[in-house]
Amino acid sequence: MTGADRLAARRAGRITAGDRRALAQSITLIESTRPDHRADAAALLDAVLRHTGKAVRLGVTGTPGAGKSTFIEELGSRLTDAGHGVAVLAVDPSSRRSGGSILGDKTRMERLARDPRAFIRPSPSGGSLGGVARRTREAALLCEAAGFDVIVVETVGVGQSEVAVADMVDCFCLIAAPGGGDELQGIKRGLIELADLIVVNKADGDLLPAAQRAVADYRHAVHLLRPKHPGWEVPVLPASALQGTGIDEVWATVEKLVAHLREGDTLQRLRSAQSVAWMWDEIRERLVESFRHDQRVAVRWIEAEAAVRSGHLSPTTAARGLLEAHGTEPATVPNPAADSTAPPAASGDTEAR
Ligand SMILES: Nc1nc2c(ncn2[C@@H]2O[C@H](COP(=O)(O)OP(=O)(O)OP(=O)(O)O)[C@@H](O)[C@H]2O)c(=O)[nH]1
Ligand SMILES: [Mg+2]
Repeated sequence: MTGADRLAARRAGRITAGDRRALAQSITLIESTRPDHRADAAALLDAVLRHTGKAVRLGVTGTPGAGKSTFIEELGSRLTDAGHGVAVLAVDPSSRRSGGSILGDKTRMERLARDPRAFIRPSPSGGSLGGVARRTREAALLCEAAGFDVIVVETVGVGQSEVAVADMVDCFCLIAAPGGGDELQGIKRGLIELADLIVVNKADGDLLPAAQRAVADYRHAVHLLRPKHPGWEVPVLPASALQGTGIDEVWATVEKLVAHLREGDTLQRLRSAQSVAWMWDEIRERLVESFRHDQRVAVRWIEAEAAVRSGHLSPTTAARGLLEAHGTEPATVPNPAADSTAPPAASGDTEAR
């Protein structure tokens, strides 16, 4: 066992013992981009892996202002009252730009933020969507290891982040708010296709009739879709996060879906497929990173970009030239015994990274 492994084992021990500080510090470690931190984070994740997988993983998305945070606060508080441990994470690649959502969510989830059975962690700021999503996935594993049995991942459904979140949860819940006139307005079809469950929030007061119409419209819309999971027609439920109505029904439906997925091992297969996709994500991300930090590439890419921009070089040829400089472009002639024969790369450097 190396020193790093021993450190990871100690950290993992504190996390699984329920040490909040250790959990928060470990998530910070995971969010760090320093190479030594990343190595420690990887060792830590390996060390906690066998303590993960027991939680219900719930994704929550919806257009801005639909009531996601209010809903999570209400649902989360009910769950902690019932003895669950609830961790709330966010994927918001724009958080560095807006800055608002981090502060906003902390204050909008005031009750949950003070709740000893809950743990709220805002989205890691900055970085690519892939990077933010990856760190959130890792944070979710740490939270599971820390004993939280419900993991909620919130994201705004306006970009690609909802796809990333749908790929890391068991149940993906779309929170919609009643609009004026066209009830499905503002919700992309793609978002509906990702959903396992749709909640029409704000079914209260003056908005109640519009909410009821929206429920009918969404039911009609999901009825026309090919089911994501065989035997599961996406339920559409009215709720009011503000008044606390319909929330228990939503949770009962989440549990029903998870039970449905557990039958015949669908849940296991879903999670396995997600893990494998995650591995490839990681590989893509690392390859691009090593590429971007490669001096041999750096000296050429500005020129290449200019040539592509002006139309003197095709993107394909330019990419190929840069990849060759990096040593990742498969040799012009496929060569399985790569290290015994030098490929005809311009730099002659084939060092694997
Ligand atoms: N009438 C009514 N208003 C609600 C309900 N839920 C949330 N709201 C209000 O809608 C507004 C937005 O709520 P949030 O929970 O912050 O919505 P969000 O989806 O998290 O918003 P972003 O994080 O900014 O995307 C707030 O003013 C809430 O008080 C509800 O059930 N009924
Ligand atoms: Mg919010």
